[in-house]
Amino acid sequence: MENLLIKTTAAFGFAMLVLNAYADQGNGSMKMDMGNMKMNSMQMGSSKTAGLATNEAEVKAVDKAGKAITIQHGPLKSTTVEMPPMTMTFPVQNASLLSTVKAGDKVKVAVERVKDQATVTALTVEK
Ligand SMILES: [Cu+2]
Repeated sequence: MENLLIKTTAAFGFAMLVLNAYADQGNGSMKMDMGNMKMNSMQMGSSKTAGLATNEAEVKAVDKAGKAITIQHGPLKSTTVEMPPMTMTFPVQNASLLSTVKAGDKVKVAVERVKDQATVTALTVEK
C-alpha cells in the first residue's frame, strides 16, 4: 500500500512536469500565433505560418534587386533556425516583402530555413 502511494505520487509529479512543459510551449506558440495573425492580415493569409516565430529587428539595409535585407536581430528562434543576436543579411522569400521597408525601420521578421539558407519568410514594419 505504501509502495503504491509512492509510485502514484511519483507518477503524478512526473505528469505535472510534463504538463508544465506543455503549458510553456503552449504559451509560446500562442504568442507567436498572435504575431502571425497580425502579419497575415497585411500579407498573404497563409495558414502555413502557424508556429513561425516573429523576431524584433532593425533594418540596416534593403537590397530590392538582390532580394535581400540586412537586419540587426535579437536572439532568433523558429522551427528551423536558431541564432544569437547579430547583424546579418538574409535573402527574402518574396521580393514583395521589401516593398514597404527601408533602412532604420523597426520590423518583425519570421526566419525559416529555405533551400538550406536562413531566409526571411515574413516581415512587418512596426509603426
Ligand atoms: Cu543572424
